[in-house]
Amino acid sequence: MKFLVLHGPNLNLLGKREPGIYGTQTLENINSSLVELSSVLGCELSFFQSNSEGELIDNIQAAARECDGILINPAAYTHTSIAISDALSAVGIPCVEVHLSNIHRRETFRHSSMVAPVAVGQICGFGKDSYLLGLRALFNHVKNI
Ligand code: CA2
Repeated sequence: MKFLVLHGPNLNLLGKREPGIYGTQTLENINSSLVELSSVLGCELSFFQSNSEGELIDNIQAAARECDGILINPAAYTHTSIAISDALSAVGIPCVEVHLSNIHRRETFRHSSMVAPVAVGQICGFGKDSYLLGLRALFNHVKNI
């Protein structure tokens, strides 16, 4: 099994700015914890981060040919991007949406997700663990399809 891990805009700044909101973990820390978990589960991962909506969509489309599922933190595009939602829906492979923060206890504009309706599920509020829980959930979901 192979999964694509997609990180949306500004997540490259993790651990370098605003540690009060998003913690001190860097994106590299998160990715290496995911790699550790993938070797326990017995699956393969590829990673991509972009600040550009189009590049995220290109990678979602490419994943349909190469991957069994997508673990995605669409960051601010969560709340705005019909294009990312359409791409996830079009490729037809399962996706799990994750967020470091609990988007439902933050500003009202963060409460809605364009991605949630096309995702298997959403995990938020657990920092790095949101990603690790999300990978476990995606792996189990795909295994049971
Ligand atoms: O909690 C999450 O994971 C979010 O997806 C993070 C997004 C935010 O727009 C979503 O509402 C919730 C923001 C990512 C920005 O990351 C930064 C990291 C360090 C410094 C500044 C921004």
